Amino acid sequence: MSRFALILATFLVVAGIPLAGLATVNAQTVPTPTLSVTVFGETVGSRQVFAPDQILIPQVPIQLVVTFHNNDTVMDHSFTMNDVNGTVHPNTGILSPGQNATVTLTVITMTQVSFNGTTYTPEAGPSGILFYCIPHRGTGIVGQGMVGQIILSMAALAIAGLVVGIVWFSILTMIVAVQVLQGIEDAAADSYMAIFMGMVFLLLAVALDVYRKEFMPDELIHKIRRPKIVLHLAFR
Ligand SMILES: [Cu+2]
Repeated sequence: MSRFALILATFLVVAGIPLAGLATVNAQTVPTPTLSVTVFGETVGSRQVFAPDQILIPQVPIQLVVTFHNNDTVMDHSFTMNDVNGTVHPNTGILSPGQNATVTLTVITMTQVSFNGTTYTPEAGPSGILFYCIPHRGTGIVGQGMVGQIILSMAALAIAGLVVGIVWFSILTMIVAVQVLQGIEDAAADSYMAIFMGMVFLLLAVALDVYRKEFMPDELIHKIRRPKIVLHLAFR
C-alpha cells in the first residue's frame, strides 16, 4: 500500500504542474473572446429595472454584444453608458415597448472600454462599469434608479484558490507517504492519505468545472463536429 501511495502522490504533484499552466497558455493563444448577452428592460411592481441588472464577464479583455429588449408594456427604456466625462456611449437610444437594439463594445479592462473605435474610461458603479436607462436613471444609485453594472466574475480567483488547495493536499499526501516509507507508520496513516487524496480530486473536479463554465467560450461547442466533406469534382 505505502509504495503505491507514494507513486500516486508523485503522480499528483507532477500532473499538477502542466494543469497550473493551462489557464495562462489559453489566455495567450485565444483571441479576444465574445460574450453575447440579452438584457431586458421592464417594470417590476412600480419600479423600472434591468433584468438582469448585472452582466458578469469571465475575463478582460472581452467583446461584449449586448442585445437590449424593451420588455415593458407602456414604458420607454434605453441601454446606455457614460464615460467619466459624461459623454454618452454606447447608447441604444430610447426604445418603445417590444423593440430591440444591439450594441457591441470591448471591455479592455474594468476602467477602459472601446466602442466604435474610441477608447475611454467608462463611468464606474460600486463594483463595476455602470449602465443605465436614460428616462429612469433617477438618482443613479444602484438599487434605486434603473441602473446596472458590468461586473468581472471572481471565477479566476476561485480557480487560483482551488489550485492552491490542490497543491497543498498533494504536499500533505507526499509528507504522509514519505513518513510511512521511513517506517513512521501509525494506524491512521491510510485514512489520512485517503482524505488528502479525496480532497485533491474533489478540488480538481470543482476547479475544472468552474474553468469549463466560466472560461470555455460557447463558440467552441458547435465547432467540435465532423468536418463537412465537399466534393470538388463534378459528381454525375
Ligand atoms: Cu427605463
